[in-house]
Amino acid sequence: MSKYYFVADIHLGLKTDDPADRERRFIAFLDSLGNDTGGLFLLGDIFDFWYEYKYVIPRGHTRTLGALARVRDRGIPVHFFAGNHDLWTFGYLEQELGMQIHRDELYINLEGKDFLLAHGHRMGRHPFKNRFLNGMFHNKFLQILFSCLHPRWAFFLAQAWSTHNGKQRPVSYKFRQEEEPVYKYAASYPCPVDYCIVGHLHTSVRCPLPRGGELIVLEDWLSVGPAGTVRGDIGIFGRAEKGEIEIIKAPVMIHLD
Ligand SMILES: [Mn+2]
Repeated sequence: MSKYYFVADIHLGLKTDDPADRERRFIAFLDSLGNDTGGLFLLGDIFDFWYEYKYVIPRGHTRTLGALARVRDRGIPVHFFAGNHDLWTFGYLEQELGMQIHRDELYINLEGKDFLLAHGHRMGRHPFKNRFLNGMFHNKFLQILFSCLHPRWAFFLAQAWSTHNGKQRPVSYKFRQEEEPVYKYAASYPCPVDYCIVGHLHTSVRCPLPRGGELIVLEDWLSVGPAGTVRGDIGIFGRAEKGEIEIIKAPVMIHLD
């Protein structure tokens, strides 16, 4: 049986805690994937801000892109889900790195189990602000306007937006169980779901769904927790008991075989 890996919210490039360490941990993870890896699912906000221009991509992330290229060159499928921080990819990640880009949720059967995968920011959310912002972010005309800005200013604005977001985010998010939009969405999904896996909430959750199956929210990799505990969930399917998902913490894996 192949193994499948799920991660979310690494927010590479965000200047909090130790950004270089975060990148190193992510690369160590990518380099540790075994030859029996059936797929790597990057469930959104891998980059804190990603914006491609027609002929140019942003500086930085060199080692990450190289490590992702190595994964692809070994023939491992990589699925990149556009999060609310890194949805502005217009061909580079597909053409240069051969990743499969998903802008919406993905419903997929892996080794006999039904998976519903997404970043999660658009699942079951109706507040005006969220729809408005997402509408703006996905709007082609506004994207063209934004790409006309000099990158010096475009990236300055993006960084200001990200910092503002970070300040608004609670230190640890309290999952609201049945009240959570992503829970409601997964619970009423029209197809059978064995596992719904998302990120976005920056917390670690495993929660049974009313019709069977499980909702898994992956913790972000943003900071190292108190007293040496570490943050950063990696979901692994195919390593534990047949058909079960195991969650491990990012930096402790050296050999995932
Ligand atoms: Mn997010």
